Amino acid sequence: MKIVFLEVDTERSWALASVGPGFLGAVLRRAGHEVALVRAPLDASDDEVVAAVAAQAPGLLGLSLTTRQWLRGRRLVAALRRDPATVHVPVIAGGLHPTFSPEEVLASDGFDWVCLGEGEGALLDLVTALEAGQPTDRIANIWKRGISVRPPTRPPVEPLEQLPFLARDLLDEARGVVHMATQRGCPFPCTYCAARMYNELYEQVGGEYGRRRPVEDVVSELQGLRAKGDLSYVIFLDDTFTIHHPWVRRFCELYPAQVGVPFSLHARVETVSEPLLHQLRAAGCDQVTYGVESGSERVRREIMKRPVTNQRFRDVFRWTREAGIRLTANFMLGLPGETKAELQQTLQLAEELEVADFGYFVFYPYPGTALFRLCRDQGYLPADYPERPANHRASILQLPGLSNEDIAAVYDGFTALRRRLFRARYGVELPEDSPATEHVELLAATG
Ligand code: B12
Ligand code: SF4
Repeated sequence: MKIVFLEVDTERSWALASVGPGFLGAVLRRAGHEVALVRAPLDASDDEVVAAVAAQAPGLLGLSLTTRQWLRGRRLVAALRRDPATVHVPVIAGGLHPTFSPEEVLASDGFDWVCLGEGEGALLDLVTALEAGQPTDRIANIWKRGISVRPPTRPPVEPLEQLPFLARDLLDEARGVVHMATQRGCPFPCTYCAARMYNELYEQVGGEYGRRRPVEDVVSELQGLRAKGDLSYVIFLDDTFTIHHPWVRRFCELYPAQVGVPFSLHARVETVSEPLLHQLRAAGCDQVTYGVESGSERVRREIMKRPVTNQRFRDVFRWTREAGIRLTANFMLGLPGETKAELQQTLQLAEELEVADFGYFVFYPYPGTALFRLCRDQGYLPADYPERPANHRASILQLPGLSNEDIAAVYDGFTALRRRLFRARYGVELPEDSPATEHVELLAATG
């Protein structure tokens, strides 16, 4: 069968398409199916997207959706259903938003199934059933429209190295810069995090979501890319690369000789040590992104479930700099329960930490997360929130004690700080309305 993934761009086109289809496409191809990607760039009209999908003549259309992609994805699927060329194309959606808001997706025009959680085995089973003309209402992880009970959850893929390497043509990567996912799941309990919710989903069925590929498997994928002459930089997408030190040390032994190009990663300050940072640097680590989130220890401890001190950030940032690694940090503004003074502390800490670049995000409550439930139960969500676009520039919440103007003032303070930083450090004049950089792409501007 021919399976086409539709990549829904929002706000701007990312240098990387959704990663999920890269894994799924590789599994489908291994089983003999044909797979293609259609990208819906921002400037494409609904009709143009429909025509591009129709031209591929898919047997099945798949959408990978974050919450931000949901509203445009919904509109495009409704448009596909109205056009005679695509009206009969079956549609499945997977990813974060369908996993944690499946009823909303299935209630929308044109979605035949949603995939809950990991999709490799589930999508292959669906495609096999469709080809054989068999029913599709009893496939684990696949929830069919019109069926009232949730499907059973299949155990997570284990071991991960049984999966084929990513189908990179589906990621739409810039040449030479490759993205790698070596782990799934994160053991930390951050209340605002959507990625973390997969762990909870699988805990409910007694499965362990946290897994990692062996270092050898990761290195062998990269060696293959290097051999093809397609490798200049590696971006590790893992939520917390530095989580298991024996793994990281083994990586630092193998990577320089066998891969040897610079790389970047995400870490938590709780999971690094000074010697480990030096080892990473010696292995080629060029940049680390840390989540700081708040300047207030109380907000981190009580609201975010991240009991880490400000001193730890000062120490780890100093070690990182001394090791010769560029560092960037992410901050979050406007959480429920945060005060105006605490918001101000976040800006102060950002200023004090003097990072090479930073991202700053107005808090958005993602479905499935603990803070989403809190906002819903406390009445902080506006009644029409499902129809409002998910973004990180302005708060959608109605918070007691913290107005949207308070949040906007600190957001503007971050924009001004970043402009000052770029002017002083890089001699670059950022436009006044330059948006915050986003997590995976931090530092792109500074090369
Ligand atoms: C790489 C990445 C990106 C990349 C690619 C996006 C992507 N979806 O892959 C880019 C740079 C584009 C990106 C951008 C953004 N991202 Co981002 N990103 C990530 C990150 C770090 C890794 C994703 C990854 O590698 N996943 C690995 C694969 C294996 O997992 P998966 O995507 O869930 O896919 C599996 C299943 O979900 C399922 N599946 C997925 N798609 C489909 C489709 C079908 C048809 C089926 C059947 C199954 C299926 O099968 C897959 C394999 O098992 C995640 C954190 C995380 N751990 O997920 C954040 C994350 C997805 N991003 C997030 C956000 C908020 C953003 C941004 C808004 C930027 C920002 N402010 O942070 C933008 C918006 C994206 C957009 N396009 O509009 C949130 C999403 C929250 C939510 N509920 O929407 C996450 C979870 C971070 C977080 N902790 O909150 N991001
Ligand atoms: S450490 Fe990062 S990925 Fe893990 S739960 Fe916290 S925010 Fe999410």
